Amino acid sequence: MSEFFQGVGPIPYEGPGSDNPLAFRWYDRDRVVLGKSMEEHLRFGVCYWHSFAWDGSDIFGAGTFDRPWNLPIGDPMDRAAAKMEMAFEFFEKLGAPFFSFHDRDIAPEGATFAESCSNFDVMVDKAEAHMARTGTRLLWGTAQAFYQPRYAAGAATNPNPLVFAHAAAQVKHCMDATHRLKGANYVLWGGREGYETLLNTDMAQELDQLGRFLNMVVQYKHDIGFEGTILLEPKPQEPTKHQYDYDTATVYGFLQRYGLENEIKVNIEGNHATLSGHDFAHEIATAVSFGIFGSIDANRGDDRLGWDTDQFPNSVDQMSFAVYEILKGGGFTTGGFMFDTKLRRQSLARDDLFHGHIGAMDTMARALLVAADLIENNQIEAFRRERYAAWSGEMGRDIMAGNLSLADLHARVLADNIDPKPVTGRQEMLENLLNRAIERAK
Ligand code: XLS
Ligand code: NI
Ligand code: NI
Repeated sequence: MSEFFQGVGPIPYEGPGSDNPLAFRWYDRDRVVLGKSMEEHLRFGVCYWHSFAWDGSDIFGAGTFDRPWNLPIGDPMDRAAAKMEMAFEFFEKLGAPFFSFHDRDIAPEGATFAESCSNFDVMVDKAEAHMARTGTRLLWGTAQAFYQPRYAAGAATNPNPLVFAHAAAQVKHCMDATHRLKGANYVLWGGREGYETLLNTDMAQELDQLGRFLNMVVQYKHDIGFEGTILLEPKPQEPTKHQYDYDTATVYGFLQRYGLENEIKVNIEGNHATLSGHDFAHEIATAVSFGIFGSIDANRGDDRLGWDTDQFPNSVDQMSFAVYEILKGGGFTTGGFMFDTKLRRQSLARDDLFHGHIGAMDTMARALLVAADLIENNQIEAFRRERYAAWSGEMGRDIMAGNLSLADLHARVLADNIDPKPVTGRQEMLENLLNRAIERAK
């Protein structure tokens, strides 16, 4: 096997004093934080698509990256095999425990569905061997049901049931592979499950189709005994104007309506959260509150660009409180931090992929230290608890137990002349506490 990332890796941990750009300064995989190693807390994953399948092209320009397997020269299956060798060389050198793929990232689409399936099966065999050799595990698999022109009007939400059938067949095949590779989760991101204009859209019909599709997925998961988690990935728009999985709260309402709230959780992407008008931590807290927190696509957007720029997270300030919400919710079970991130088009040297991931892993590791500090020193949680303490008092308990009606409260407020005074919410003081934890983290 020839080495692609020559002279780079394995990436060592050298600590915060190191100036070596190809070393970790904060991600020390065996370091124990709140009783678990950093590796177990963070469960980092590398995505196959942006890192290896994408050539750096955008809608205005051709590919810029040095990814020889993406040039249309030679047998597509040989190119897929070369791409996979380089991908596993990268996972192993970086020291990320997980990766994720779309079916079409690892194997080329064939002339027929049967040929696509057999191409994919050949590559899944190879992936299994690479995984055994390197110890890299699968965080999740997913079917790419949005790229092909057949899915332009949606996959599960397509007006044509034959397209629904095709998507179902593709997802079944990809679930089988994910099961075989012992994936920890299976993801569905509804890139085309939405609409451009109501002039041609029967929304109620499309939502029922999506509900049916996901019930079939859950049924199949149980039929084959797949023990991973089924995850939906919310996103408000892009590529469609109105996407049905807008945000976590919308997804929860949808899951309840179709009886799936105990079967499916969410894969929250940092920049999808901000595109939906929410803080990243808000989406996590929403999922934790509803009991549907699953996994994270760890990336960020750009404050001045309103689309999915998929940049590497690089701000400890932005990530710390999100990690705090995850830890408070109990941390990851089957999920992890998957880098659904891409390099900028001009970052075209081979080792740029390392710089992107190293910075992101160090950022998340440092955010973990901040979050652990906030949990250990407990000031924020103590303040929150105190703020709601009166709900454990008599009136609070009676209200929540349903023992008091509007009329009862009307009578009580009149009789006792209840006139509560507002109290400080201490936002700035709490923001300072967060900043202090960021200063302390080492
Ligand atoms: C696109 C999504 C996509 C999913 C996987 O915006 O983030 O990359 O994570 O299909
Ligand atoms: Ni994503
Ligand atoms: Ni995205």
